[in-house]
Amino acid sequence: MASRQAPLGGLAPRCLWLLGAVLVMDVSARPANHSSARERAANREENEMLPPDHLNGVKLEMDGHLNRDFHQEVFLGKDAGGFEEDAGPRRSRRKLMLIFSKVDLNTDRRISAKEMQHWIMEKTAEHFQEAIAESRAHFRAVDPDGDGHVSWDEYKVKFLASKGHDEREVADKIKNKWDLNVDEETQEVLENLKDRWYQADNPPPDLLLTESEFLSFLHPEHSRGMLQFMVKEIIRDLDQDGDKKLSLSEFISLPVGTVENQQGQDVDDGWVRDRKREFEELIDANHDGIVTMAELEDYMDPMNEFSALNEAKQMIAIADENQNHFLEPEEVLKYSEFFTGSKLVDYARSVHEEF
Ligand SMILES: [Ca+2]
Ligand SMILES: [Ca+2]
Ligand SMILES: [Ca+2]
Ligand SMILES: [Ca+2]
Repeated sequence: MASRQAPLGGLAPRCLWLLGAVLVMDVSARPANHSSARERAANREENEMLPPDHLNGVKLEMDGHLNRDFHQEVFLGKDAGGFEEDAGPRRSRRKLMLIFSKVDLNTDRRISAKEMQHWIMEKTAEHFQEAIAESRAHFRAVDPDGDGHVSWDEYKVKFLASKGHDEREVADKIKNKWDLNVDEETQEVLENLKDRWYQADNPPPDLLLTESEFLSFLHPEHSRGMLQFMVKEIIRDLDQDGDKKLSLSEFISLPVGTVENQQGQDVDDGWVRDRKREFEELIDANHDGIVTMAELEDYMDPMNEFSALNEAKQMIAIADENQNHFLEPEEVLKYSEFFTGSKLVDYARSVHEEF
């Protein structure tokens, strides 16, 4: 839990290694780095002033962890709910088959890589629309006078208030340029936020953000300049030899964990295997064993069609039991956990009656 709930998130990358050491993360902390969608929703309120660590439909989280829900996010879009184990397997199966028929554009009852790519792009656009709506609501909260601009100081007040500081007191201190008296950790978060605020602020750099600049502050994934900024931060976190590129060993060495028992060893093995596969098959596009900033940027860019096609192929390969490079309804149902996050039992029996 430590990593997810630490207020630092991906925002204080410089101290990431230090943080790892301080927390002395046991292996059980590792899977918790990937909180479920439900846990995230619960944390939402508390963190609403903070740019999220997790971005729907983006491959890596801000702290460099793999987005384990990525395939579900780009397959289900904003309809990600409704596939919980208790939702009723019959209804879930029907829902899944309804999605299948929408992905299958030419209605030949199989999903091609092109069809899946097209679907991924559509769902990604849906996530972006959601981000815009969410950012608009947050913007109204940080711009109470409604003049369409938020200053860094206004944001800072709201952010510190969300961390339990007294809003009026903080506002007074900032106005009078008094010392804010925040702890070291919060200070570090503030510095990182300010870097990001500068980055989101289009020239002239007046530190006032408009609604659209605020959107790229919260959601860097759809702004070219911010996407590059995010990629740089992730590389800075992981790059150990300072060449501004990532080797495989640099990519899989996050976070530092200790192995205490066999179960922990298995978790570690799975962790390393997943990151290794992602590095070799998807991120390192020219397969030279090195991930450059440009490669990581393409991989992280949710609107990159080439990456979407690669994802589509990978998603098909996972469930393509008869190896014909298409997904049939039976295959999607059988691998429902991969596509929806839930096992939908009795897939074989139901496939004909429900499709
Ligand atoms: Ca088709
Ligand atoms: Ca390096
Ligand atoms: Ca490469
Ligand atoms: Ca197939």
